[in-house]
Amino acid sequence: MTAIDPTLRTTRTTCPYCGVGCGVLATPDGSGGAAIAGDPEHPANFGRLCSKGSALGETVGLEGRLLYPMIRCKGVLERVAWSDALDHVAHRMQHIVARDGADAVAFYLSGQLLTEDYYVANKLMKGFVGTANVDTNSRLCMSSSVAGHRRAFGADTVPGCYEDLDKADLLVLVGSNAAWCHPILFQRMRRNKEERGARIIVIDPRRTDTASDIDLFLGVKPGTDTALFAGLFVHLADNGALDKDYIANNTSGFDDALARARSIAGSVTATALATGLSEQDVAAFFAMFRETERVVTLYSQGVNQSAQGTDKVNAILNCHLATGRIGKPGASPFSLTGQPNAMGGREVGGLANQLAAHMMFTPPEIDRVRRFWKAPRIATHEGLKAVQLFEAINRGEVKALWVMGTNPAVSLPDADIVREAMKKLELFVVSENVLSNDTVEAGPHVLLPALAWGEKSGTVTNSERRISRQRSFLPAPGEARPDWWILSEVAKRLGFREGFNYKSAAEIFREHAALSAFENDGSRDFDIGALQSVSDEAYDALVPLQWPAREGQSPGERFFANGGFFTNDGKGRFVAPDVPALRSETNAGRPLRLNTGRIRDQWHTMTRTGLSQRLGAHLPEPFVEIHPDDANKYGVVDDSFARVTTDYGQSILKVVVSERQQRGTLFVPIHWSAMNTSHGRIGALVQSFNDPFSGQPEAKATPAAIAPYEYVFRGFALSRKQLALPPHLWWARAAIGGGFGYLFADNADLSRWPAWLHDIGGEDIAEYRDFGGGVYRAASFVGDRIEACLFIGPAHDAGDWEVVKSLFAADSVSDEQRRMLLSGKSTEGVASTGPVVCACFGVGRATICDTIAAGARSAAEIGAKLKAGTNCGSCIPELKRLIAETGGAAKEAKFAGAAS
Ligand SMILES: Nc1nc2c(c(=O)[nH]1)N[C@H]1C(S)=C(S)[C@@H](COP(=O)(O)OP(=O)(O)OC[C@H]3O[C@@H](n4cnc5c(=O)[nH]c(N)nc54)[C@H](O)[C@@H]3O)O[C@H]1N2
Ligand SMILES: Nc1nc2c(c(=O)[nH]1)N[C@H]1C(S)=C(S)[C@@H](COP(=O)(O)OP(=O)(O)OC[C@H]3O[C@@H](n4cnc5c(=O)[nH]c(N)nc54)[C@H](O)[C@@H]3O)O[C@H]1N2
Ligand code: SF4
Ligand SMILES: [Mo]
Repeated sequence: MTAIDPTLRTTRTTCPYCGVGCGVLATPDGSGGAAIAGDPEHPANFGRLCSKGSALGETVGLEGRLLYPMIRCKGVLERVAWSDALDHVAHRMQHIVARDGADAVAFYLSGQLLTEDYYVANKLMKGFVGTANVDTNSRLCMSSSVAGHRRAFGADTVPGCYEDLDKADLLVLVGSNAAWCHPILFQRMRRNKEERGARIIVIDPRRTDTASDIDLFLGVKPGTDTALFAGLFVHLADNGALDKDYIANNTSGFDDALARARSIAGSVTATALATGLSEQDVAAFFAMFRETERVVTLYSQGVNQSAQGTDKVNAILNCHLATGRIGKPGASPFSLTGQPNAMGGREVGGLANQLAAHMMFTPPEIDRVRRFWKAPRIATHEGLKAVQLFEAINRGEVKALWVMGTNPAVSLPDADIVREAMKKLELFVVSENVLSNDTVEAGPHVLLPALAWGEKSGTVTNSERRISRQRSFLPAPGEARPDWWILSEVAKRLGFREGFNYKSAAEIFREHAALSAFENDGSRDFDIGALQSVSDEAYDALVPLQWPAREGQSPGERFFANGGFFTNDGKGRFVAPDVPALRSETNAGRPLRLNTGRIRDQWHTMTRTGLSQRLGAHLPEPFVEIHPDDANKYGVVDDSFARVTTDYGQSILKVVVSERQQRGTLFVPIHWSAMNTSHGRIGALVQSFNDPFSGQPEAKATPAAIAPYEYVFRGFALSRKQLALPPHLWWARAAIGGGFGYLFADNADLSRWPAWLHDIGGEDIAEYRDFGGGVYRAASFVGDRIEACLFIGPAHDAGDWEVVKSLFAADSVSDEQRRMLLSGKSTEGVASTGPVVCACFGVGRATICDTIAAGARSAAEIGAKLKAGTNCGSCIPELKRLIAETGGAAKEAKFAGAAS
């Protein structure tokens, strides 16, 4: 009998991307990869996965991983032993604290850390080093929701759960592109629509894929959500839709908040004027909300990431409190969390203005946490919030920074300043999975290799407060270690052995659970006391469970249906929001508003999704989306290039002209960094104005200008290895089948290319030169396989990226194909399926259009023939657009096309 390799068994774990928190079944393939499937038993996804989750197996390789600790010595990073790296960090921290005080050091953490890692980091700094300068990228993500919840509920509580999305009769999505960003939840909402007839309303300046095929789209002017919900509040009050008993028994502040709402938007007309919507649409929205008892309002970054994000949150919560539609099946406000452990970070107190376990910097709570931790030097006041923290670093006040699990050189606003600030640090430590990203390039003194998804083990909490295990199914590579271990080792060296002598993630989890229950008695929402004595075995086997999980009580699902708020008097608060205004004005030089956000198949700064060819195929280049009228006005043309400029920086991007974009606004995705594009790192252009309550930056409304940018040549290069391109090019890199693809545009003479191609090697080089005609094509071969190839031509005549990609992916090309390749003619016998529309099954636009031409008339019919759209469903809106447009130019669906 052959023994079964135990490492090849299927492991139940959780997806490391969005806050939906889908369960994943991972089966290692024995050679470093893994087969991935949805976990049918996980209550977040019941077996489904979106394109990003399905492609996880393509992202677990070790290429580009940071595998050993390194210390910078005379400017160069050198591999060192763990003990040296840890000693170095501890000694330098100790020295700086002794000299300048504890507030001179800071941690910048991430909602992608596991709860156990996060707990240890927070305990070390706030309890033992003695500073609350611990903030996290959740500041850029969830902090306005946290602040809004705290103002209204007295605690950071998400009242509802996912089941409400199945039970609601009306789903209102505000500032959320859930079709792309929370795909599995969005499919759940769509199923509710199809099966139960629930109606969907989307409120967003852009007509996103979330807004296709819905009941009402409200294309508000940026930043005007507070006016819309103030108007709704007034309407509910004036039309007999209030739940007067709920208001009287369970809330306070109603009259003031209503008076303020009246002054902001006292009528349908005033609301329409303030939001840029038609009176008809406003009235339709108000009526639908008024008449539907079971309504869930979901909100995300269009609400949170604004200079009045907290007020926007409270304007929404006011409407739910006023109608008593909170914490009831199918009726609740619902903040969609972004990162896999955004919620876990809030539980441990990862934000600089929270202490731990939903306790704050008030004297009784400080003392309680101090006693529980036996903390020698507990922080007694709030620390610096992300943007302030980096400002303090820039001023030289904070001298030591440890970045863990985030890439601030890309993702913070005004990112060039951030990069410069980090260079001033006396001690700059980065714990990472990857050997290079923009933050690593900013010059850390110490690099610490952390375990990545698939290797690390612990817990995460999703948007509905459900705690799930992430389990390891791959061996720890090189010398990578869990983040909690790295932190504990430094803590011990700082003299805190007693508090940090952890042996396992389970032990940390038990302590975290015990703190949540410590002197709680129902006074705090976050309580998982039922798990404080969980055995190692039970922790290993933990099934997904929602909090609260109070000791001796059955887990609760929802909050506040009958009041019971966490304020001093137990009442929920209506909050009077400020009159809505954006922090910065547009002007003649900056006439447009730059909105930034996400695309369907990439995750943040692409350190992981960027490795997947399937995910790289949908939108391979950084782009700016603009309305046709604005495109005319500013002279930019679809599929050409444009320069976008703000007061903070500039970038050059591919132009996508689209009716879906609101006039006066631009949209640029956040994913490209200096690692994968020359000019597309958009964080450098974003203003750093913050919400006054949450400190969350307004990432969606920077005044900007756009102008055409000309390139004489376009081209692309494909290679088995990563390439160093010649200088002064515009370029973007994408993972492709069998290697790396680079799309570029150039103004320099073609003569530099032949030597460059010869330098990158290959045995057998074939080329075609017509420099006069602006054309150069070349390919190098090893045997019959293409090793590298390069296509350059005048704009729109550089060769077909999709065709060449499929030849490149092949193990061998025939002589005929080789000739055709260099002739630049469309290569017969090579099927180009066109840009990928369905990433789950790799189905291209050309294939889909052929199927439509052959008679398919619905997304379901396309699915039956090609499988496209039948897994995560995120491409269904695009399939429907193609059906509507086929016969015409199918232009909208094209989005950022390739350089063909
Ligand atoms: N594919 C993918 N999914 C992801 C992520 C990813 O990187 N890629 N990241 C995850 C994370 S961390 C997060 S935080 C979530 C974010 O998820 P979302 O918040 O859904 O994503 P965004 O694209 O940032 O922004 C949402 C929408 O807000 C709109 N918006 C801008 N300004 C306003 C405004 O003033 N009012 C209103 N009502 N809307 C406005 C934008 O046009 C945009 O369509 O996604 C998570 N899921
Ligand atoms: N303009 C603009 N800016 C934005 C946004 C926007 O909409 N517009 N959105 C904001 C939001 S909501 C978010 S959440 C942020 C996201 O921005 P970031 O957090 O900066 O983006 P990521 O690419 O997810 O960075 C995570 C890094 O951590 C590493 N990593 C992953 N797992 C681990 C681990 O377990 N341990 C360690 N040590 N490292 C790990 C990855 O390799 C990667 O380098 O961007 C924010 N910035
Ligand atoms: S929706 Fe997609 S990215 Fe989000 S957790 Fe599920 S599989 Fe992962
Ligand atoms: Mo986020």
